[in-house]
Order: sequence, then structure tokens, then C-alpha cells
Amino acid sequence: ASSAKTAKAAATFVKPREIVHADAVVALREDIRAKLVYAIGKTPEAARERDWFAATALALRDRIVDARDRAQAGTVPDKRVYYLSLEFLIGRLLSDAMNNLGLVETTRAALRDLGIDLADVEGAEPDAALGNGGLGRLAACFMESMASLSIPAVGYGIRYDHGIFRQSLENGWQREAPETWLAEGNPWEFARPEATYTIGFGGHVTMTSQGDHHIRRHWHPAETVNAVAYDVPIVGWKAKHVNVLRLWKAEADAPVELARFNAGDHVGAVAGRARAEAISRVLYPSDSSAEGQELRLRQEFFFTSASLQDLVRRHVAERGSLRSLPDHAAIQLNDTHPAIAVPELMRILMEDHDLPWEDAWQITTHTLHYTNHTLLPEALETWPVELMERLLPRHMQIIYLINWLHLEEQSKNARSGAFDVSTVSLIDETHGRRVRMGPLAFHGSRRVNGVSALHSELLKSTVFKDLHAIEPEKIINKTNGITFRRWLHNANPELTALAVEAAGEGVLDDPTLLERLVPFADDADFRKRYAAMRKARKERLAQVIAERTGVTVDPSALFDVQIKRIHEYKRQLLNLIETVALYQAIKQAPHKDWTPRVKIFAGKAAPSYVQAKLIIKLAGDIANVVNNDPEIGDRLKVVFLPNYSVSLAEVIIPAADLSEQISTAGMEASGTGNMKLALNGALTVGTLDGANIEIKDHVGAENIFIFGLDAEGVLARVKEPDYAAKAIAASARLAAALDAIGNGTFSPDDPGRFAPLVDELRHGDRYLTTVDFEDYWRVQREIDAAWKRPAQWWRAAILNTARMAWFSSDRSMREYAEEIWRVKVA
Ligand code: T68
Repeated sequence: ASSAKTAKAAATFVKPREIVHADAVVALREDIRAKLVYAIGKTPEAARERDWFAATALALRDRIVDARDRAQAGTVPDKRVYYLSLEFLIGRLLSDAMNNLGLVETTRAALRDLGIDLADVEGAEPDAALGNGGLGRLAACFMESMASLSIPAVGYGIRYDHGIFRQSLENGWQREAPETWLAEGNPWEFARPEATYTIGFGGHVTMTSQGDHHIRRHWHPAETVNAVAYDVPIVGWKAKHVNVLRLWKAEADAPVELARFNAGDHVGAVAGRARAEAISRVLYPSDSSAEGQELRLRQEFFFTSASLQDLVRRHVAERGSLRSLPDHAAIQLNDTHPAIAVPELMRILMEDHDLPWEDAWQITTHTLHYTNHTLLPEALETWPVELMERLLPRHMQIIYLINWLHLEEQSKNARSGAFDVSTVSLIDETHGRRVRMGPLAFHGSRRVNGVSALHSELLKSTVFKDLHAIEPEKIINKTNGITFRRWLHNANPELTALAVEAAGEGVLDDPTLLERLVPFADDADFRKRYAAMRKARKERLAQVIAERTGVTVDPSALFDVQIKRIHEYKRQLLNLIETVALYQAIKQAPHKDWTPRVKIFAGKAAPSYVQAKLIIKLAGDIANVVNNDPEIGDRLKVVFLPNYSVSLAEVIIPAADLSEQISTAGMEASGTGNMKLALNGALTVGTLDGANIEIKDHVGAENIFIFGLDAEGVLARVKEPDYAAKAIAASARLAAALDAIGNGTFSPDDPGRFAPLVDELRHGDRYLTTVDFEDYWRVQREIDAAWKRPAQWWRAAILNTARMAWFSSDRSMREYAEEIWRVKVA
């Protein structure tokens, strides 16, 4: 911050927020050149864009290390946050690093001196896609915000060789290919082989008597795997603080079994290695159903155990006794994926540190905290007792004892007269015997949070109803947020420049200053420039659409965007049925004054999710018919952009006019894409679900399009017999659209292709797509009309941007820090 004043060199203003010093440009240029030559081993002439990227990242990483040493060298923070997550959906790090170091223009100039375009270098960075969707992206936003708020934190996860699969479309069908982000190394990370821990699996438990009534148990694993640390530094805004994301790689502890090797069995001698290393090989690609495979449980225990061993070792080194762990460490479990932390922390405290059960339980339940991300029954994790006993025999014993004490307490408890104790048991006896990881995490944690106001209330009344009755203070709400530095400042520099102009530079530090844009919503000139910003971003997106799908779209049409994982509850199908109904309506009255629309879809389907993959195919088949119908022209276009990713989201979001957030009410825990789109000024069409409700409260009911049943209405309607048949009978438009999809209008090559989708709607419709259709159609026509009143449209868009500050993940992280972790925020 003081460098601006002390600089000797002449400074020029490039953008309001960065002063470029000529000497800083020269220094960075020479550092990049040296990294290219000495760390990458290439001459500038031979270097490819990927090499320039690596050299640039290494030069910036040096500056992150310097910033860390300036800010934190040798200091022991009073309390650290440990964020345990099986997923971190980071995307690219270059623009984050440049922006937070205040070196965007400096880097641009340094590369320009070398004859290189920064945009090309940015494009050469592979996404770190170590996550499926919202849950993983939330973890990445939280890491950035914690660094920016100077909250001392370590993120712990797995260094997957292969992140979320690469999606391509083959004749409209999703095809998956492995993703290979590490193929050319990762210049951001530091390998830390000295931080290696042993992770056990299987084996048996022994008991030794330690005098009167005291029995010690000890686990003897049959198999061990090493967890090796790789650290990615995460620099906060203005480089005031640097945290680390520590990702574990699995390695065999004996890569070659010498006895077998020496006996001549050279192949058998390395067989164990593949089994050990499989643990960090690949991210499981399902985002909303629990994965029942043994390898998944191995992943969960592997990263949880390594992380706990690491933080316990750090605590002992800094503080001596583990009794003070809750004072100096707050552990956050991102969903139940690390819920095995409950028995594992107990085991470490008792076996490795000799603490009695009661003390270990006290420490565990004052250190752990748990975030729930879903109410969908198929996504709630349970593990067969038989598998747990085989893979983690000591943990299963500890879970039994935790459960026994818990149920004893409840049967003594007067309040429990009201319910059957089996409803709060950590073991489900109804589908074979299974450990229920949600109740385990709940019982072992000090606080449990939902991710939006509605979701947290539903936790209390549904999945955790009985546990909530026992401990009514445990569940609290922490509405999700997004980092504005990535999703506004980096992704949309044009809108950021407008915001800075209207609200002042302070808006970059404090998003609440976005409120100062409110009066500009009534300023015709400002509206014009806001619309021009959008138009430029739409032209860019139109180019990307043409390159990747071959479809030409008109940037002056309304860009209607639904981008997220493909899932029935998210109801891409509702949007597609409306698309068909609109197509049919245009065909019937082609000369009516239709509002031109481009419907843009993107998202991955879990590879085993048959219906979701069929929905992708339907989108493509509808697109083929609609886009090639000469009667339709630019009135309606449909595109499905392949391989949705964080970096593709950064291109789509600033170009969106309309944000589709149309899940069945009560099913989307929060949503965070809804926040990114509204912040960038897209108007939301949505149900009263998840954070949509809070977005409506902030932006104002007149600046959002709400439709459909609310969560209560959904609960009531599913009890009514034949609700789908009745809804279809009541809407000729819906019936006609379903008929067209079902009879092969969009799939003449295979007329029955979409029967599974249509039959499900007619006879089941678990997600009430048919029930909400008419109201969705109504609100979409209202949106058509609104688009024709540009002054009002852009006024509403500006008001969305102006009033979204509360959805900054800085606010979320401040709330967690104060109300869950009890750590100070500078
Ligand atoms: C999402 N969950 C919620 N899950 O669906 C979304 N699940 O409403 C919320 O905004 C977001 O979490 C952040 O809170 C997921 O993204 C998964 O990706 C997932 C992965 C593995 C297993 C289960």
C-alpha cells in the first residue's frame, strides 16, 4: 500500500485501481524471463503459451511468498480455521493472484514487453476442477474470502490427478473423457514430502488392561497408505494475508515390495502401489447422490485422517497440550464427506495422546462443526456397518460407544418420551445396518449450519427434526456467498469500472458501497452504458457459442441462461418444455411481436444418471429443430454449451440477461450461481427456494420474477392424488408440448427416445414440473413484455447489482468467524 508513495519511478494511471510502476514492470518481466529459462528450461523463442503461463505463475508465486513472509512470518495465530472438504472447485488462479497482488496491469505490461499477450497466457491455464458443483465452488470462494479477511485458515482436501470429467457432445449425447489438469505440472503448488502421514485401513483391534477398570484399545491396520502434502498458497485481497490449501496425494508406503521383487516377482512387487495410489486418482463425479463404493469411503477417511493428524501435530508443537485444541482450532466439515472425523479425532486423542473418553469427547464436540448442503434423501450418506467394520474396525467400535451413550442419555431424558429413540440413532436398522453420517456429524459437532434461511429451517423440521429437539441451539443458518473479486471484479471488469465510477474505489474493498448505484438506476445515461457493457459481453459470448456449437445467435436478443449441474430437481426440463411450447406458439402466430430469445444451457450430468443425460440429449434435439426452422429465425434459438466449468461460467455470467433458478421449492439448499448472475445484473426468474428468497428480499420483489409453488405448497401438493395428470389436463399448452416431445417431433430418428422423460412426468413427476408449468409460462411472457421496456429492464438490472452486496462470501465468512468459529476478523 505504501509503495505508491515511495516509488521512485514515474507512475501512470492505467485503471482507477492499479498504479503501474515502470520498475515493477521491469522486475516482473525479468523474473518471468528467468523462470521461463531456468525453471521451465525453455527459450522465449521455443516457449508455448503454456510455458509462459507457468513462468508467469512462478514469478507471481514468489510475490505471494514474499507477501506471506511480510504479513505473517513467525507469528502463531491465536486460532486457526480448518476447512475440510472433499472438493475445491477452484478454476484458474492467475487472475485471482494478479488481482489480489494488485499486479494485473503490471503483469500485462511485463508480458507485452516480452511480446506476449496476457489474455493468451490466462487462456493457457487449466482449470483446477476438483469439485462437482456448488459445494466445491463454495469451498473455493470461502478460501479466497478467508484470505482476504485475514482469517488464519488451512483448507484440506485431495489432490486428485483427475478432476471433474471433460464433457463433450457426440451427436447430442454426453460423453465423458478424463480431465488431466496436472499433465504439465502445477506451478502454484509446493510439494511438501516432509509432511507425510500414515493412513491405516483394515486390520484388527487389541485390548490391553491398564490397571483398575481401564482398558486401552489399539488399532493395528492391515494396510497403510501415505498421505503426502501439496500446498497451494491462497493470497487475499491486497496481499495482506496468505493462507494455504493443503491437498493430499496418496502414495504407497512401500512402492516396491522387496521380498517379492527379490524372489523374482517383479510385477507382483509393484501391485500394491496401484491400490494405494488409486485413492487420490479421481474425483467422484456425482453431485447429488451418495456414492456407495468402498474407494469413496477410503478417500473420505484418507483425507480426514491426514488432515487431523496434521492439525493435531501443529497444535501440539505450538501449544503442548491437546486440552486447549478447541481454543485454538475450529474445524469445519463441508458436508458429511469428512464426518469420519468424529471417531478419528476421538481415536487420535485416546490412542495417540492417552486422553480418557470423556475428555476426548469434550474436545471433539467443541472443535468440530458441520455444514449440511442437501435434504434430498438419496444424497444423505450412510455406510454399511459391515464395510465400516472391515475397513475401519476401531472407528466402528467408537461409533457404537458414541451411539450407546447417546441413546442411553435420550432414554433417560424426559423430553425423549415424545419420540422413538431409533429416530435419533446413529445406526439405521431399516435397510440393513448402516451408519448414518449426517446424525454422526450432527452429534459430534458444536454447531450445524444450513446454507440458506429456508434450508436451515427445513433442517429443523425434516432431516434433523428429532436431533434438533434434543439440542435446539445447535442448528444455525449461514447463507452462502460468493467472492466478488472473482465473480465481479475479475469476471466483469467493465461492470466493475462502472461501479467504481459511480460508487468510488472503496467499492472494491467494501461491496456494501454498491448501494451507491441505486440512484444511477434512474440515470438514463448510466443505464445506456450499463446496457452497452452487457452488449459487449454478449457479443463475446456469441463468438464462443459460434465456435463451440456452430450456432449463430443475435446479441441483441434476450440471453436466457440456465447453467448448473443437470438434475431433475433443478428442472432444466421445465425450461425445455416451455421452450417447446414457445416454439409451437411462434409457429402458430409467426407475425406476432415476439421477444427474441436465446436459451442457453450448460452443465454436466453424473455419468450414471440416465435421466439427466437424456435431458441433455433433449436440449440438443430441440435446438436442432428450432435453430433450423426458417419460420423461427432469430425469434428463438437454443444452445447447449459443452463442458461447463468455472472458466466458462466467467464468460457466460456477465453476458446473461435472465437467470433461471427454477428448482422445485424446498429442494435447492441455496444456490450460488443465482448470486453470481444477479450480481452481474441478470434478472432472476425463480421459485421461492433456497437463497432465491433472500435475493428477492434484497433486490426487491419488483426486480425479480417469482413463480410457482413455495416449499409448503409443494409439501401439500404431493399428497394430492394424480397431481400431474390434473395439471396436464388443465393446460392444453403443456399437453401439446409433452405430446411433441413424446411423439418424436424432435427425434424423428428415434420417436420413442424421450418417452422415459414424458412418462415420468405423466405418471410420477416427483419434482412437480407439470404443476408449476402454467405459472412459469405466465411469468416468462411477463419477462417478454419487460424486455420491450428497456428503461425499466436496465433499471431493474442496475438495482440487482446495487443490492447484492450482502451475498459476498466475505459476509458469510465474517458470520462463520463470529458465530461458529469464534475467531477474530481484522
Ligand atoms: C450444493 N450441493 C447445493 N453437492 O445443491 C446447492 N453432493 O444448493 C448449494 O448452494 C451448494 O451445495 C453450496 O452450499 C452440491 O454441490 C455436491 O456437489 C455433492 C458432491 C458429492 C456428493 C454430494
